[in-house]
Amino acid sequence: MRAADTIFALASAPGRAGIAVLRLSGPGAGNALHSLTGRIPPPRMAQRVRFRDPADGETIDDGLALFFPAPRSFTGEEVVELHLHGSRAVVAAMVDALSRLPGLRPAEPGEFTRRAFQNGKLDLTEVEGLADLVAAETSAQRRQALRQLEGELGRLYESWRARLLRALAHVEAEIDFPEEGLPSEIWKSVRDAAQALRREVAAHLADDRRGERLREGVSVAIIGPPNAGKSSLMNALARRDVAITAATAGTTRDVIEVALDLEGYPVVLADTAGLREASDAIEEEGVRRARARAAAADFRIIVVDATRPEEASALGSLAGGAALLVANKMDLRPSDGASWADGLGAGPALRLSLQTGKGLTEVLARLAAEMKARLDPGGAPVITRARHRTALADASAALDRFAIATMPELAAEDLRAATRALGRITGQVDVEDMLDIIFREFCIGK
Ligand SMILES: Nc1nc2c(ncn2[C@@H]2O[C@H](COP(=O)(O)OP(=O)(O)OP(=O)(O)O)[C@@H](O)[C@H]2O)c(=O)[nH]1
Ligand SMILES: [Mg+2]
Repeated sequence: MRAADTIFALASAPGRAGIAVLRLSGPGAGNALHSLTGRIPPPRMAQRVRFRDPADGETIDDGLALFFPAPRSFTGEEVVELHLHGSRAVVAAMVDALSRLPGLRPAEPGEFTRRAFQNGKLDLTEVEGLADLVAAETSAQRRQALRQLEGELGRLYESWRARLLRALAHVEAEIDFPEEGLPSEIWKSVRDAAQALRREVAAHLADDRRGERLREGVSVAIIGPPNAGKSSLMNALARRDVAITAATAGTTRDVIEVALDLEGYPVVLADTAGLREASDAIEEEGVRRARARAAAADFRIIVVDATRPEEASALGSLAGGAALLVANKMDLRPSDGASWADGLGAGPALRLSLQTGKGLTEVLARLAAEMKARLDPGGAPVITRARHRTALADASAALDRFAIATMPELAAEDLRAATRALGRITGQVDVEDMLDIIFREFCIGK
């Protein structure tokens, strides 16, 4: 039995650090701690200990130990945490000592979390929330991951599943005792319940992929005519010299990407080649890539040179609704009263000078507001993975079939399919089909 193994792994990042944390889980965790320190601290209380190699008694380190008796631990098994000084040598000596203890072996990637799932400590959505929290790079990502880890999404799907199970029980009663017949008002209430759920699932699915986008980052492309200041804007937003800027038109020839944290929202910003009739094959390819990126992006910042407003009109088709228009080089324009930006479909232009910095705060604020509008989950739980979306679409399709089913057996089958689809999201059913895939993808710590 695999679960009888006691596993151990470094829980903190490898390499030099103030402290390194090694974690043990399994029936032999407490014994291992005793072999190393000669004692077991009171449950869940950190205690200062001297770690000695059980083979020869040599001191490995002086640190802290915590003991979590089963089942009140992360994995639900007996868990031990060793807090050591974070050097490669200390960690290596401890790993070596642990490997020599009987019944202990290094954990496979994701194995602690897998045990937590198998022991009912986390459902699959919480496992994913944990993986996202460990990977979170911006505050909005952290908040979304924490909500999922705390079970917000899992509770929603489980409550839906419970409603379907109740409906199914009514329908199954009809199949089991056909002679009694199911009163028509019960049929009606089952149908109504399924329809109500069908509408809730549809509303949940129509979320514009905000949860998934928040995990992945919104793709924003800076586009516009050559020499307008696109690369200068990229550098200003990234607060470092990512792209070359020069007075020569056609300086940028490739797509340059940088990941940004925009007031907590993750953005992948792309600088592109200036759009014009290219003068050589390389620039032509650059322009092709710029157009492709503009089309694929979730949002566009169109930068136009305020002294050459006529160039703006040629860009209209690229704005595609989700765009911010910026009139740069306002320092060169004697009067800024013109409404030259209208008609592009991107609303009035924001006036900017990257030379003086005037207007940059406004551009940043507008951009952050646009990202918030696209990503902020609001109060409701949001879908964060394609896996959830697929299962919800399956549930929804099964409910559609249920609505037109004529025989109780078929109706029950449709309800069962919808229930299974929801159960797959939290890991209640069909777990064996998915576990390996999920834990390979969401393994923590390695
Ligand atoms: N006066 C003035 N010059 C600016 C401003 N912003 C950028 N520039 C200058 O305009 C020139 C072009 O800037 P870039 O940022 O390279 O322009 P680009 O749009 O990336 O140009 P391409 O890559 O060639 O398409 C550079 O010499 C910048 O220093 C501004 O607000 N005012
Ligand atoms: Mg450029």
